[in-house]
Amino acid sequence: MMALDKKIIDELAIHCEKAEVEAYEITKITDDYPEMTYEDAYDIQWKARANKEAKGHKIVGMKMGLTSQAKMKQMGVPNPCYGYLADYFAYGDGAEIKIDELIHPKVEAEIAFVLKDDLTGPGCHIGDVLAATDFVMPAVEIIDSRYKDFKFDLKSVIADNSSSSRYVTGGRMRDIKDLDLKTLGVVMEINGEVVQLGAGAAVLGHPATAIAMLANMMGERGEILKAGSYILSGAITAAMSVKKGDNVTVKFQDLGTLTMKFV
Ligand code: 0L1
Ligand code: MG
Repeated sequence: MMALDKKIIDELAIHCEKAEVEAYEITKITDDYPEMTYEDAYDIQWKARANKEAKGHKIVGMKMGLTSQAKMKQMGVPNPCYGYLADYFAYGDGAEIKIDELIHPKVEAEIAFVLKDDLTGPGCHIGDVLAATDFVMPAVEIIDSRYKDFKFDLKSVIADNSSSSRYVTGGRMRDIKDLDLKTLGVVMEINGEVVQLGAGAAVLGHPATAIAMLANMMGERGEILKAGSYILSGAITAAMSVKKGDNVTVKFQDLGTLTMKFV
């Protein structure tokens, strides 16, 4: 398949990033560029990331998305994907998240990893991830696909930074040696009602597997997952839509509780 011109990649990077910053819907870009390849899609994402850095934003970490079999099936996509996290995506426990800055946000419970050593793919495995992890902490990712009605295909999602928009983190930092991330349980409540339950194994069998996959996917582009990176490993629960006024509480076994309000 013919790759897209560099000029089109640059235009699509601006198109997707503007929709994110200004919170408006767009149609999936493969409708207009059916010849787009996966490499083009990541070229668009990396160009949008460079544009954000040129505007003075810091990239603080990465996320893995679509890491559960259930979610890949639900969205009709064949593989997980990744995105970057910019400084202004981050919120602390108890945050008020302004819903007017977003399009149609959904919340997901995740485990975040902070690395003490670089991870370099290809060939990165779960043992490398466990050895390179400084600590883990709980997170709630707020995804907000810029595509109308969350209607997309995997290439369009990748170009749209894998729906990254906000995340809330805090709770307890823990040494990975003290936890069984596979069985670590999570309970999500919205306005006091339990809406989702899950365990870490929902993420590719073990959340650290997702981090190894991320290092290997980045390695295909010659990129390194750097020490100090904050990484969302993928959703343990299904994504739940939220609206103005909703209070979200997520209880993580061994890692504490995160709360946030959508205002
Ligand atoms: O974090 C995620 O798993 C979401 C990835 C992008 C797909 C979506 O918007 O549902
Ligand atoms: Mg996610």
